[in-house]
Amino acid sequence: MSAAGISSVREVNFDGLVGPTHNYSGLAVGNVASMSHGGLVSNPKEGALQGLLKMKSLMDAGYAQGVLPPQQRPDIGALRDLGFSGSNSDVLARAASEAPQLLRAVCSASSMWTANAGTITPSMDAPDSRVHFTPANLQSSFHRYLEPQTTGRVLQAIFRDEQHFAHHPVLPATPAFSDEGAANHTRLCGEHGEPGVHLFVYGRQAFGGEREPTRFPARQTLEASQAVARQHGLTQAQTVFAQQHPDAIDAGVFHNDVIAVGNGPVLLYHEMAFLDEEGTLDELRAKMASPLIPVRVPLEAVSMEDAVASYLFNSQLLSNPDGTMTLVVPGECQEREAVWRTIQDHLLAGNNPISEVIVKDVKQSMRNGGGPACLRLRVVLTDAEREALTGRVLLTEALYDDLTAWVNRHYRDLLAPDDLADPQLAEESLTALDELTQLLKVGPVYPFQLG
Ligand code: SUG
Repeated sequence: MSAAGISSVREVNFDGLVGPTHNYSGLAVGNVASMSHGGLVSNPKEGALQGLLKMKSLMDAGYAQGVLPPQQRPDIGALRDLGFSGSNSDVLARAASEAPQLLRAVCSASSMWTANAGTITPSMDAPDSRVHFTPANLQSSFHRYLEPQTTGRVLQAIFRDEQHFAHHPVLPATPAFSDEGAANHTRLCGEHGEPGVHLFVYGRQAFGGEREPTRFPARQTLEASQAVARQHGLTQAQTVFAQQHPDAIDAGVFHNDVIAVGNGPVLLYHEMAFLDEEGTLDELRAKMASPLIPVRVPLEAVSMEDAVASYLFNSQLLSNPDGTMTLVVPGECQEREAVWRTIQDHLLAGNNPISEVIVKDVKQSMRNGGGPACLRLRVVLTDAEREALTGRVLLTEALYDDLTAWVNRHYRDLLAPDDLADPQLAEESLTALDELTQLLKVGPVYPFQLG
């Protein structure tokens, strides 16, 4: 590819908008923040505005920023599928009294964590030179299993142009093909427009395999990662499959992006990220066209508890035009002394491209175990592909203003667990999302069931 071709390629971060039912239900087993904050009162308005502010400040700093809509919640259709009947109010009331855990699940705003929306392969790595998408089945938990259908519709609505974009079916939603999307997938390359090597990190093997976590579930299987790579036409020379360290999963690292982040040639990771650290790095080095720049954080610098509580590795690592990189970390990193010291002494002062740290407050999401990197889906696009997008989904000043006003118009600033059965909340969400589809011009992506 020509130099001009490479430089026209940019990574676009598509952040998920925090939905109007954002709440703390303690639904995610193995996710320490979710498990410890279940039952707290949330502030959906603050959550959505925190997310929008993160997007805006990255846009202002010159990064390409996109936005993905939230999903319709409560998912009353899912409750009907489970046998609850009557009017919407009846369905909600019966679920609240007979199966409160199901009501909580169908109210989750978990689609905000778009790093789990799917896996993306950019066109420069695909045999047909198109961008490839596979929505993640998220079958590990009921509340997230409700996402993939609408996620697929949203991705197909935005990346509609068949000349540039190819969409694959969600993998079978069964434990053998348990798939959590881009959170367990990292593309390493020179510049974004150069060919990449795809690092797929899995927690267990469905067929065979020796070590597995014992305390918390492994959410990604090797078989799922291999299937996605096959769908996208990736060859052996382009892929590395590495097992996540089972002890890390047992310490609360439910996705690889809680313990490692890569960008361009840089792989920032904790010593406990991979079961076979040296083997993984060796294979990456052997397959990458550009030299790998590993940035290793040892256990003695950052304990597992600090890594999980601070979400240091759930940072966004962004490329700057001068070749340096900016690390976008959650505010929690400042609260842990060892983590903050590591950022200053080891990352910023170290011999690597990371030259700046930006701190972002995404506390509403963090209390459910979602940091800056969870909130975004990375899509590497050429100019032509960016121009082929459908809808008003690339952030501009005007779109930011519209979305902020929309949040202020529709969102509550307090949501307690008992509020989830309120039929008025369902109405409010529906009205908000109906307006949002018009604002984003993405067409009819929701099932919109009303009783
Ligand atoms: O799947 N939390 C999400 C957080 C996902 C974070 N994503 C990445 N690491 N990429 C999860 O565990 C909590 C919902 C609740 O408890 O209310 C939740 O689903």
